Amino acid sequence: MHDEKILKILRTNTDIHTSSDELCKTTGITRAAVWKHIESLRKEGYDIEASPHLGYKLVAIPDSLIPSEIRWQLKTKTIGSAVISYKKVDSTNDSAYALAENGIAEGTVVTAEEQAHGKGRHGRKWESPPKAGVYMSCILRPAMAPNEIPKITLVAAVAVTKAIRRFTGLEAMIKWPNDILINGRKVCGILTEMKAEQDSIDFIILGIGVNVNTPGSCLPKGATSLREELDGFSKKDNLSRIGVVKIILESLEEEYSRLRIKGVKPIIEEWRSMSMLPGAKIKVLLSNRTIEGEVHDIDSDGSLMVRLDSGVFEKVSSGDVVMLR
Ligand code: BT5
Repeated sequence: MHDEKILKILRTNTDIHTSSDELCKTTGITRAAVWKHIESLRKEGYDIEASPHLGYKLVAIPDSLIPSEIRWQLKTKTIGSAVISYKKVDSTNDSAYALAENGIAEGTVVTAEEQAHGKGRHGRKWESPPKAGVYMSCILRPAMAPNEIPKITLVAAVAVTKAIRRFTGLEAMIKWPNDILINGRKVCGILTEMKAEQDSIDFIILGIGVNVNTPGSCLPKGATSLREELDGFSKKDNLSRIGVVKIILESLEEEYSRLRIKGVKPIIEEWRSMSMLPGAKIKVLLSNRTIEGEVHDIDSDGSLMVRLDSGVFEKVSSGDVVMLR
């Protein structure tokens, strides 16, 4: 708690030193105790300058996904109202699921620096090298029927695409249902899982993986990272992963409340404008067969409408899309 208090004072005075006396007065602890807290902050990676006469000055914050850094000036009410950060977990979706089963509040976010068994859909793997990407899961408790879950995937895809565009200026695009691509390469994947009764959702775990500073050599073929795509961005400098997390949480809150207030229609309109698919020739790999055709549209429940080569329309609610040209 004192760490946070001290940090707050230093953060609001980054252009000047704050004297030990001032820190003692505001926190109500001794000089020696202040020094101990400064040391513990330094261990977390904060660069704090100490001058015997002037006091302390915050020079740089670490790019670790520390809850207090994520929550600092975060402009949301619900999403990110609590943040739990781990160094390494099997999967943030699994950690969040366990917390949600114990009743943790909507909006709680779980992040990790690294995942040992990051999950994609259908038992696939999500490469999650340490400190390179953002791996996070958000607990949602929407008043919805279980068959409405694709709406949440749409909300997430729109929110994250907007966030990536705002953060980098790059033209991120959505590939149905859950991929975000830049220049045709996958930079983000979304995994939506849920626990539900027959006609109501208990909770949803919205898992989001973004390759932020991940070198191409750590990624599978066809994948990329924000840093790789930012032309002219020095390869020595990393993008702020905390910045990426914050902008995604803020965007997610905007779109999630828009869904609640205005329904799915405006989300779908925006989804269309950011989607790579309308009119595209595609192949869809379904669980037991493959279909080929042209993308017609997206339905109000989030399904993909495909016009088959035979002229018949088919509605697809889950599958993998391969672009044919
Ligand atoms: C996804 O699955 O794209 C969903 C990925 C969700 C990851 C997040 S990270 C936080 C949370 N915790 C988790 O355990 N998961 C979520 P899918 O559409 O099935 O795509 C998986 C495929 O993408 C793999 O089979 C690879 O071909 C490719 N892939 C694996 N790692 C990748 C990466 N880091 N970047 C881009 N593509 C990757």
